[in-house]
Amino acid sequence: APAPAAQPAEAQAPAPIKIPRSLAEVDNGQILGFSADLSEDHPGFHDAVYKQRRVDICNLARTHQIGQPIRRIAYTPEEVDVWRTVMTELQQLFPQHACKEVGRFLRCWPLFNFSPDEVPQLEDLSAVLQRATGFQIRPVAGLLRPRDFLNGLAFRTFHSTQYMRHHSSPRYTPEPDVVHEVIGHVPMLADPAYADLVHQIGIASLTADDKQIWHLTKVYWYTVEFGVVREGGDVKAFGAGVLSSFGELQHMAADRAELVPLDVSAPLPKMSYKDGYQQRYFVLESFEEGAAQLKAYCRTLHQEMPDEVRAAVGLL
Ligand code: NLE
Ligand code: FE2
Repeated sequence: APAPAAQPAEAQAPAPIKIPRSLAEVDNGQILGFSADLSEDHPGFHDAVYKQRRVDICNLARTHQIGQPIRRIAYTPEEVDVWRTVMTELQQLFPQHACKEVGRFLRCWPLFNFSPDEVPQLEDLSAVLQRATGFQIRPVAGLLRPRDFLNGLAFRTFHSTQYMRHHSSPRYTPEPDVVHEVIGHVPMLADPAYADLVHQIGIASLTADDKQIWHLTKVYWYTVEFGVVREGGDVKAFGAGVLSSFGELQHMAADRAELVPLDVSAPLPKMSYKDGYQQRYFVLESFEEGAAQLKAYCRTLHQEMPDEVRAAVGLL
């Protein structure tokens, strides 16, 4: 997931945009947070064993080379327990509350055959995704700058963390972790229409200026991460942050949050990792309608794109 961008300062001259022409040129070195350095309010802050585990897993991500297999993690029994708890709870909630119409979550879910007893390995999931939609996973140590995260999508690459949330809070964590990536994002990315949408968002980010990146990050946050979609008379979880947290999913299902029609060209509220469950969800009237809106917005950012960039991301 991308980190919230700092609002661009008015007075400063904007730095020239460096447009990556390949995945190798997407900067995954700059991690803004949620890596191995835990803040005081993180549930693992006082847990030295947990902290060292994060350091080790983050170091594997930092040293990963493009094209090499993603290293497998031997998840500990305690980590598998967290995974099992989340899987068990979510499997009860998904049939009623996850989006399922053509091309969405519940259709892709069985492709992966997740077992509650085993944390899936990014390398295996990346292989399934590549066959399904050409997307691949690249391990990352924490939150990337929004520009870098979004640029990765243009090269059909999804940056994923590999460490596990702390065992004291399986129901919800504010940060991306392997549960969030694997359950929230991976199945959706196996759907061609969805993958295409995410690819378009990535392409739009390539030539976006800082102000446009800021808006695009919010668009991404309120749809891909936290959107809900109308199916029949009901509202279903669409965003990865809702699908990967049984606490958030129960919160959404309880109907207490405000529902706001999605308008991607209107100003969107400030996003934050610190606010807990969403107090309002943006609603896609259908996947098709939401995707059409998002793509139309993305096209407004494609206009200035040089031909060699278009070629590099498969637009030409
Ligand atoms: N709150 C989500 C979860 O617990 O799975 C993670 C959100 C990451 C943006
Ligand atoms: Fe995410």
